[in-house]
Amino acid sequence: MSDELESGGEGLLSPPHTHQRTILHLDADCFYAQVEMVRQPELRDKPLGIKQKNLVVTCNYVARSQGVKKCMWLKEAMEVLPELVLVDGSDLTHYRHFSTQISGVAQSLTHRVERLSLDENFIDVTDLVDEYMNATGSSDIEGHVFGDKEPVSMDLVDPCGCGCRERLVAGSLVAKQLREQILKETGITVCAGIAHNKLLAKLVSGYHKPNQQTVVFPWQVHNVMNSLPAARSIPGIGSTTFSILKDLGISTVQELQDVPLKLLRTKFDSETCSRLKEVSNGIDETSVKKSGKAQSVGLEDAFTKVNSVAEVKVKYQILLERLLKLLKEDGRVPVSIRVSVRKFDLAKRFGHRETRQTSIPSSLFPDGVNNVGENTRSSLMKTVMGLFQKMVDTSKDFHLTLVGVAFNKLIERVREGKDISSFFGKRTREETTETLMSYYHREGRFMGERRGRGERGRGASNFYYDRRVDNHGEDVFLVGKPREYRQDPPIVQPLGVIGCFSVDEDRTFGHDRTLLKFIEPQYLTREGKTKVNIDLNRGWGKNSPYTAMGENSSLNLYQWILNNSETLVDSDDTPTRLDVDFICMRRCLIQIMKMPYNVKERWAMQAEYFRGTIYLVCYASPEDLEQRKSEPPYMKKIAMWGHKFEQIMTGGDPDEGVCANEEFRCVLKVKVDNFSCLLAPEVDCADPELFEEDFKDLSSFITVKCNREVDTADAFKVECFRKFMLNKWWAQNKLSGIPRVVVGFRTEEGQIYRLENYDTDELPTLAKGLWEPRVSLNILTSFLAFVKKMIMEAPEAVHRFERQSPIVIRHSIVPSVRGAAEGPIKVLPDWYREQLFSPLDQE
Ligand code: DCP
Ligand code: MG
Ligand code: MG
Repeated sequence: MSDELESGGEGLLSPPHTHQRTILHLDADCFYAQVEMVRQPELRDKPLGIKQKNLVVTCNYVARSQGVKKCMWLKEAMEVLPELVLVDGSDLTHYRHFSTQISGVAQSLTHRVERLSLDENFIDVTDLVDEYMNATGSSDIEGHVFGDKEPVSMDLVDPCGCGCRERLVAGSLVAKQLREQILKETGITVCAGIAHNKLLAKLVSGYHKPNQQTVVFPWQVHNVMNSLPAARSIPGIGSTTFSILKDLGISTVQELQDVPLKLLRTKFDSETCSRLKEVSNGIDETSVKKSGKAQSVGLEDAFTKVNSVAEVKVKYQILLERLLKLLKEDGRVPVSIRVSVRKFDLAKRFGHRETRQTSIPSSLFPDGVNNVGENTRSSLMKTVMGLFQKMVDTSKDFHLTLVGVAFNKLIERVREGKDISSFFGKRTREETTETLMSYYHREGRFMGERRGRGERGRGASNFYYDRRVDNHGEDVFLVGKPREYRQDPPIVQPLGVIGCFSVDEDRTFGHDRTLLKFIEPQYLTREGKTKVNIDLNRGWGKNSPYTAMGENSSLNLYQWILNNSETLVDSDDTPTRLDVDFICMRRCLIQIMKMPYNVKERWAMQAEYFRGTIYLVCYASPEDLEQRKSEPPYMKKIAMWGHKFEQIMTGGDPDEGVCANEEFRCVLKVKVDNFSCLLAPEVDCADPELFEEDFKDLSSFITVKCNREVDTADAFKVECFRKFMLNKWWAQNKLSGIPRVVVGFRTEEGQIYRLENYDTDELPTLAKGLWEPRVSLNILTSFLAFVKKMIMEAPEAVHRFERQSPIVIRHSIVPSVRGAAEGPIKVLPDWYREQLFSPLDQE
C-alpha cells in the first residue's frame, strides 16, 4: 500500500457507511503569518510574508489580496509586491507552541482530537452534538453550507432522515463556539469544515476563507467530490498513488469512481483498491485518532547544492544538535531515527527524496534526553552517516538539495526492566501457577477474594500501572492497563471448521482425521469431581517423545492450505486471494490475549504479507531454541504426563507407550471483530455422543489438561491458578469454540485421583476479579489492527513484533531473510509462495 494512504484499517473493515458521526476539521488561517502577527501586532495591517530560505511559505491575507501567494519564490513575491514585509520563519519553535495551544483548546472540549499537521486538527464531536441537541433542541445553522455563497436558513430539504441534518447543524454551533474559544485563548483565527466523516470535513474546511466555516450534508457528497479538479485533490491520494492512477488512465475523480476494480487490482492490493474506491465516493470510516504528543520531531535543511561528504556531515551535525534541543523540550526518548536526502537529477531537472531509518538502542539514552553525552552524540552521528551512505553512493558524483534528520518514534521513558523477575520475588516460579478448583465449588469463593486488592503486588502491579500508556508511538504498541480494554467486547466467534489434518508419529502430514480421539464417556461427569485412579507412569519406557519444534505446526497448516486453496479463495472475482485476513497459530493470539494480565511473559512474533493475507507466526530466537533443548528433565516428564493423560482419557492402553508427536488439528476460520483468522488448533478429543462427521463447529470437542494438584490453603497459589491457567484455558477454548475442558489433578509423583469438568463459559466466573474476557478480546483486536497497520506500511517486508517489557511491544522490520534457509526465522516458506495459486497464475 502506498504510504500516503492512511492505513488505519477501520475504513475498510467497518460496517455499513452511516452518518452517525459529526467531525470537525480545523485549519488555521495563514498560520505562520498569524503567529507572527500575534507576536508583533504592528504587523497586522501590513502585507506580511514568512520566508524560509528563498521561498515565501505563507503570507497574510493583506498580502494575498495584493497578489502574493503561498509558496511563491521570494524573488517573485517581491516583484509582485515590493512593500511585502518579511519575517524569517525558519525557527519553528513559536509555531509549534501555538499549534499545541490550539489543539489544547480543542482537547479541553473532548479528548477525541487528532492533530493532522501544525495547523490542522480533526475533532470528533459526536458526543458533544448529542448533548447539545438534548440541551437546546433544534436551532439555526452557523456559517456556510457547501454550495452556497451565503449563510442559508434551515428550510433545506433533508432527503436522508437519519438525523444527520440536525447533528450537523448542532455540529456547526459547536464549531463556531470552538473557533471563538481558540481565538480568545490564542489570538488565532481558524476555518472549520463540518461533516459526517474526516474526508469531507477536510475537503470543505477551506471552502470559505479566512475565519469562516462550512457544513456539508451527506446528500451533497457527490457534488463535493466531483467539484475537485483531479483525483490528486482527494486527501490520501498522494503523488505516488496519483501517478500510478494516471498510468491506468485515471485522473479525474469521476474516472476513479468508474474504473473497474479489476483494473485497479493490477496495480494495488485489494485494500488500497477499496480504499481508493471509497474515498473517490466520499466514504471514509476512519476514526479520529486521539493524538498525544507529536509522533516525531524532525528538522530539514534545503539548499541548491551540496556535493561533498564533508559538507553533508556538517549539515547533519547542525541538524542533530538542534534536534537534540527539541528532544529535550519534548522529554520523550526516541526509539528510531530517520535520515532523509533529496537527490537532484540533472537530466530530469527534478529532485526526489529518499529516507532510511533504523532503531536506536535505548542504552544510548541511559538518563533520558536531558543530558545527552558526547558518546551518544557521536554514536548518533555515526548512525546518521551510515544511513546516509546507504542512500548515496559517495564514490560517485552526487548532488543533494536537502538533508533531514528526524526522531520518528518517541516513547515516554519506560523504566527499563532491571530484571522484571525481581519484582515478583519468589512468585516467578512456574510451578506456583497451579491450584485447585474444587475449593471454589465447596466454598463458593476463593481465599484470595477476601483480601483487599491493594494488599498484594505492590512491586509487580505498580511497576506495571505507573507507566504512561497514552502515547501510541508509531511502531511501538503499548499494552494498556486492563481497565483500558473494558469497552464492549468485539465479536469473537468461530465461523466454521473447514477441514482437519492429522500428523503422525513421524510428523508426517495426513489429510484426514485418523488421529482424532474420543474421550471415554465415564470421564465426562458434569457434576463436581470424578474420583479416578490413574498412574501416569505406566508404560513409561515405551513412550516416544515430541521431536518437532512448535513452529513447524504452521508448515502443516500451509500444506493443508495448498491442498485446499479453492475452498478458501475470496470469490470468482479475485481467485488469487484467500478469504482471510490473518493466518496464524492459535498460540500467537493467546499470547496477545494474555498480555494485560501477564506482565512476565516475553515473546516475539514474525509476520509477512502475501496476496492479501497476513501470516503471523511465533518466533523462537536461536537462544530460545537452545534453551528448549536444554530443558530440565522434569519439564519433559511433565509434558509426557500430559500426553499420557490424554492417552488414558481417550481409552488408550496405559501400558502401551504414548507418542507425543501425534496430533489432530482442525482448520478453523474465526471472526475476531472485523478480521477473519484462519487457525489450526490442536484438538485433544471429541465427545463420541455429540460428534458428527460433517461438523461445522467444535462443539463436540473437549480440551484435556493435566495440572498439578494444589494446596488450597495457599491463597497465592489459588490466585495464580485462577489468574493464569484459567485465563489460558479460556482463551484457547474461546478462540476455537471448544465448549469444555476436563482437568486431571496430579500429584508430584504423577498420580491422578480426581478429575474436574468445566464449561469454557464458566471459567471467567471462576476467575472473577482477576481477569475479564472483554479485556483479552479488546486487546487482541487492537493488536491485530496494529499489526495490520504496520504491515500495510511495508507489505514487502518481514515484520517482527517483540514484547520487550510488560508494556512495550516493539515493531521492527527484519532485514531481508527471503531466500534464507527454511527455519523459524522465515514466515512463509518458498514452496508455499511458489505453489499457492500457481496454476491460476500461469493462465
Ligand atoms: N507551510 C510550509 N511549507 C509549505 C506549506 C505550509 O512551511 N510548503 C507552513 C506555513 C503555513 C503552515 O504550514 O502557515 C500551514 O499550512 P497551510 O497550508 O494551512 O497554509 P496557511 O495556514 O498558511 O494558509 P491558509 O489560510 O490557506 O490555511
Ligand atoms: Mg492553514
Ligand atoms: Mg493547513
